[in-house]
Amino acid sequence: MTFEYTLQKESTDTKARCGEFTTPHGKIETPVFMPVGTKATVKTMSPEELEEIDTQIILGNTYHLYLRPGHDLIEEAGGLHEFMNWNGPILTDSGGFQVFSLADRREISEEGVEFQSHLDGSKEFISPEKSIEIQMGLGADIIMAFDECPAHSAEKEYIKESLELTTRWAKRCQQAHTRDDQALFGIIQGGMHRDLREQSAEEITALDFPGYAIGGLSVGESKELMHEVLDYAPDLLPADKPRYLMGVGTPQDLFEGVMRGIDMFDCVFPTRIARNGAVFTSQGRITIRNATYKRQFTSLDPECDCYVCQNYTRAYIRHLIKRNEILGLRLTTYHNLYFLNDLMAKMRQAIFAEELFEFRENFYRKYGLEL
Ligand code: PRF
Ligand code: ZN
Repeated sequence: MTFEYTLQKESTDTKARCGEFTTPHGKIETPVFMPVGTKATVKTMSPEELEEIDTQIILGNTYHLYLRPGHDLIEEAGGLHEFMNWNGPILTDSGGFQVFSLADRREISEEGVEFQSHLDGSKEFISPEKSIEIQMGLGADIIMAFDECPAHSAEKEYIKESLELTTRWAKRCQQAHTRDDQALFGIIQGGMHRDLREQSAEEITALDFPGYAIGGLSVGESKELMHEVLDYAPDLLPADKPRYLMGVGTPQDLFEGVMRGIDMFDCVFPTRIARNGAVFTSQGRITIRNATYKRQFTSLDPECDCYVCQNYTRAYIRHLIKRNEILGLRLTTYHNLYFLNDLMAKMRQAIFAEELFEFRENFYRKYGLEL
């Protein structure tokens, strides 16, 4: 009973849902956005700050933590929660995606993936069993099956064989996973092909995971194509389990995902753009480095209630970012994560109130997005 997903509300005019997922480190209210803390830190944010902005769950990466500092060291520290002093829920990705997007030379076989570390070129090998061993050592609340995320450009025949391999790997992950204080989620693949998504969903859901992710999206395809897949893919997953869309996190994608039945999202986007001086505002995204903001002694977003917007001006933050001052990165990151946490909380409210369409319309109009 450690892990329980309660469906609290299903929207009547969209496929949006509100739910609650219980983990050993607390409850997650969905829909939720998960900030990415690849190397056991959400860049520039202390866990205390993450908590202050009501962050519900953060994400860590198997691939990076396995290479450095090593999962055995983190296990020795008492696990990832203890190591980084974050007491809320954590999800770790399996390393599958990172091996494919970061590692230098990689060779996929039935057994697993051999690759060269992007750090020092050392030869490494991750199999489904190894990924689970690493993730059990890290001790996150939610861990992910080891999958292959094929390139967007891959041939259909390749994608079919790849999703079948991902199914065989998912079974091996389940067999290797022995910690009952962790929930292991399955991942469906299948590229942009409906029949392959259906096949993958059938095979993966037959394994009865406590939650499911949709992988292989936001890998370079157009927004329209991604939304097209999202029009049917969430419906292939059981309604009584959380659904997680991996690697997606612009405000628009969050809205479009939520309206199609997605409960969980993660993305480096808000934190990465923050370090480049880009911030979300209710009037759209702005690049605070621009000269326009030099003399604007107002907050980043007049409608934002975050600590940064209560205390600092655009002009000051622009100066900090321009001068490469560390505080600049902290303030923009803090605001961006607050903005998304707040956006998800408001979406939740709107779903309960049956006002999601209206809420989206108002948000898009002010933000400068087309409906
Ligand atoms: N698989 C895994 N992690 C991921 C993805 C995937 O397909 C994606 C795709 N957007 C992001 N992160 N394991
Ligand atoms: Zn703010």
